[in-house]
Amino acid sequence: MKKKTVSLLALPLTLAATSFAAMPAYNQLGFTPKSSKIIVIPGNEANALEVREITGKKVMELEGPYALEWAASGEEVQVFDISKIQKPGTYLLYRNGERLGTPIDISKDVYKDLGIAALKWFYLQRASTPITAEYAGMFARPEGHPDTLVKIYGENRTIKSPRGWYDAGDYGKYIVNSGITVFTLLELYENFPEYAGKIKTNIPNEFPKLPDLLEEVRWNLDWMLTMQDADGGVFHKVSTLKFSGSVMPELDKADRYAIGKSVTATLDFAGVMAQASVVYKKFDKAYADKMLKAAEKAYAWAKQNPSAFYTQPSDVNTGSYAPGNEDGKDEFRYASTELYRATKKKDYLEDLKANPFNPNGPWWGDMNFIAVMRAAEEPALFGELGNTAKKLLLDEANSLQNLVDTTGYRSPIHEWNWNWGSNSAVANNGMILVHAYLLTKDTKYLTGAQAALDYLLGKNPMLISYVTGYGVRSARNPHHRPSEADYTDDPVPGMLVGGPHLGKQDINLDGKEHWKCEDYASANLPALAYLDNRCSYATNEVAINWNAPLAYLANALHAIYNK
Ligand code: G3I
Ligand code: 9MR
Repeated sequence: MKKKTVSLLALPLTLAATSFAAMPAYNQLGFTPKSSKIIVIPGNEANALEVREITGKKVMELEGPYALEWAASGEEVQVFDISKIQKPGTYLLYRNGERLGTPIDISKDVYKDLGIAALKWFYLQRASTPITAEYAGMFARPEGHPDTLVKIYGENRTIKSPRGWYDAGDYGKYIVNSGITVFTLLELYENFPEYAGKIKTNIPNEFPKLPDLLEEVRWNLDWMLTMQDADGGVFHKVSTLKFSGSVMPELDKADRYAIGKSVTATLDFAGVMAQASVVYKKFDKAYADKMLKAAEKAYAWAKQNPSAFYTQPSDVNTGSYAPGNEDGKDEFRYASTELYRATKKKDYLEDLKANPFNPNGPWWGDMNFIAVMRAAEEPALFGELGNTAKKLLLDEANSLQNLVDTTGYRSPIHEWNWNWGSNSAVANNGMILVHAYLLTKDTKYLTGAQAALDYLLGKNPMLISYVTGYGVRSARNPHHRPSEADYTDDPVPGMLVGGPHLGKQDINLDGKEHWKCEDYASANLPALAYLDNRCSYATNEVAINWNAPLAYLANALHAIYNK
């Protein structure tokens, strides 16, 4: 790391260089007055950075700092901390007399609309109901997939399996991915009941006693309940045998199947239903009791079928949500933790003690950290396991905070996060940092959580907001059938796209229809391997388990900074 100084001899080059001054990367929505405010500028100039009010009045000047390398993008970058500016207003950046970037909004509600939109998207993803203009404006659409005649794959019977959310850019409904998603949305409610219990998302009010957030989650819980078979086992997914073309939901008429009864789906179901029974009890005890009963029945089935892992039938190509190397232990830890919390029955605690959680995850394929969050929040209930969980959580939070404090883009991103859905890993890391703040009230963790949201909203080497419709330059072409096929130029708003990684699973699969995805084939660094094109389902799709931690993070930071 070195600091270059500019000699007078180099001045002409420098002047030439400033006409192509590097674009600054920062949260394109702006900042709340008391939050940390980080500006990242690629390069290594000595020139100072000025911050001026929109009136032109200079309020801050920062010398060009030492540059840092960021291996994920191969860049040298300089980091400017303008957090001391707390007066609400609109600000501009200047360097060497030239304005950089776009105006910066500092105000208390900068994330409020985003938080609402990230939650509202779940309504727009509903199966089995018309989405009306009263609630969805130009994103209204007819009902898709009533799912009242779903065939049980491999058997000669059918079930009714209506409601639920489309998983992502496709029209499948998947129990495993519903698990972490519903946990995250209910965790937002549990961690911030005052704020999250009052958010208005303008959705149908089928259950007047329920806050909008819980009304929306119930749409998926109701579907999940239809997926439990009489023996307590839970089907893995509902989908067509093959992914549909790029059509609107109502035009996807192929038969729908409930495919595979799996131990992972059954345990994720058990954990979600146990947590939901606690959350909904005060609103609808009968519904809560029904969910708890289903949870215990599912757990019992799983204990009887611990190796019933999902295998994709050869004539099915929709999502599998089966990483292949699974042992089910993390799902058992998650389910036993939530069931013990909901029932206080010692058997569940004994199971957890015999199979204690580790700090892996959280992602749909590893639920360990979901169990850690639950137990860390309930030390009185989980005793020594609760203390262990709190230590695991704070150890991970400190590791993430160190990345924020010491790496180029000041973001909580582990090397191993650069996978399919990398943006959701960043959002989940932000959620862990919020949990660390809630447990300790140490505001350093808030700067870490803020850093995660900043990355998703523009503080990244792609200089893009990865959330459709939010930011001065945001993802426009997600792999999302309703956005592709609806004749509306704008994508459905409030969706977090998957984000960069080097897997490139969407390139050269068949040498034909993926030709557009070749555009990012040459990207050889993880933070740069992203393509804002519908062909790129590996980097530019959307998914319910990605939007949930975005919704958690945006609403949590809004709630905390507006207490
Ligand atoms: O966890 C391993 C990691 O240990 C390893 O180092 C890395 C590199 O090989 O792979 C990691 O596993 C990856 C896994 O995602 C977790 O990130 C797999 O390679 C990768 O193929 C897998 O991708 C999943 C993808 O479906 C393909 O199966 C995504 O997580 C998952 O979000 C995505 O989900 C799809 C649904 O199937 C269908 N609906 C759309 C949805 C979003 O694209
Ligand atoms: O649209 C599908 C997306 O939801 C999945 O995440 C992705 C990977 O399983 O597959 C997409 O479907 C593509 C299929 O895999 C290959 N033919 C083109 C399909 C649409 O892009």
